[in-house]
Amino acid sequence: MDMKRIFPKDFLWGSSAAAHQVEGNNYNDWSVWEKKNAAHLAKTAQKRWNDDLRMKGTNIALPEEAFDPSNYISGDATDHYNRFREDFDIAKSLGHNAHRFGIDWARIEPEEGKFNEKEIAHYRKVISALRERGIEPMVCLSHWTLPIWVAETGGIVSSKFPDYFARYVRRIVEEYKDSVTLWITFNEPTVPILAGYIAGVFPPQRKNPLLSLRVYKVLAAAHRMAYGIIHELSPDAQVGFAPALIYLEPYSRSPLDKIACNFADYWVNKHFLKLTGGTNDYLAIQYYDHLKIKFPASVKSEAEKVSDMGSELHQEGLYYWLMRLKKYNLPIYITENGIADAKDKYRTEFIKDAVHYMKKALREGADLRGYFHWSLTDNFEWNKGFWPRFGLVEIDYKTKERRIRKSAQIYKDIILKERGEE
Ligand code: IFM
Repeated sequence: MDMKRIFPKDFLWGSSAAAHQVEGNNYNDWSVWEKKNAAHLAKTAQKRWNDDLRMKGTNIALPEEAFDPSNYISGDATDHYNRFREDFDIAKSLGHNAHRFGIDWARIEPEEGKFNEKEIAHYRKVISALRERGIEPMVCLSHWTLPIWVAETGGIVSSKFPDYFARYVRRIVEEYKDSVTLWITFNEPTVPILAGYIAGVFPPQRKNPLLSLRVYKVLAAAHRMAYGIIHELSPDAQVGFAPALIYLEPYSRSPLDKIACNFADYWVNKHFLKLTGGTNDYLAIQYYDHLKIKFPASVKSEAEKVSDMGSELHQEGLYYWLMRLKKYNLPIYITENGIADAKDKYRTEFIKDAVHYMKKALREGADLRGYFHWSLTDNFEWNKGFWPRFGLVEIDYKTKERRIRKSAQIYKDIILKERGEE
């Protein structure tokens, strides 16, 4: 036995992506919203950026592209829809044995109850392409975007939503259950809740705390239904949701800072897990941010090293989350962890730190089964558009050329070493 091996032999090493952010030519509530709001997003870029940075406490300039309306339209994105084989060849060449991707519900069910067979066949090809390359697929069923008809009937606030979602999930699982074991119901459910219904910066841009409470319940009900359906059709499936977990700390020892911190921690990190208790086969971690809460709600950080989006480099948070979730006695996957870093200045250090803290947690008994770096390629970062560069692989958006970043090679070296294949 290799005494030095810390990662389990079948550990999943890979990357993550989402349909709307890479495929191109998606038609859903977001693509409509982008077209309507691109000019406004460009015009208000500086103000929105200042608000973001005020939260993060850093002081970095916004790049030129942020003032260009075309930055905010996902358009043909990275053209992954047509180039998925090329992208998976790259993932394979980088030593990945897993990939988490998303299905765009709007492609599958563009009209209520009418399923598009061509798109169902498309995602079958995507899954086969992964399997043919020895890459385990992890499928995310919903990553924020909705078919237009779902959005028009009230979207994630509607009491009809769980039934609509359940019908789509049933069809998908019937189709792909023979080649998929790992399922994510919802990606970061708190983000559309908080950004869509509290901050009002994501569609449908409603600032209504009462509605946001309702959305938690609706999405949790939809998750529970999906869990039941997936297990009915595929008893060995592994089902969970993928939360954005923030490492929150009080700014000072003041009781007010502590109360504010506990309040934020509850709504950001705990509530959805509580609502879905008993219907998760694994727990997921999507980790990007470490924030200090100063009452009433402002957030400060004094970090020196920050990403292009002002996020502090703080991979110790992975360890924090792995240890915090250990008590649930469920397998854990890190389904997203990444950095906006156009110059690839910090990504290597970021990945090495991730590995360091994963090892530490594994040694201390965390049942960690996989790490999916966000993201395989650069992609469309929602209301920030194309300028944030999260890819292990750089995209030239004019030519769609893929260029492997240095950090991706180092990630590969790490994977091979940890697998004992170097
Ligand atoms: O790009 C997003 C992704 O869609 C959800 N998690 C965070 C990523 C980086 O901001």
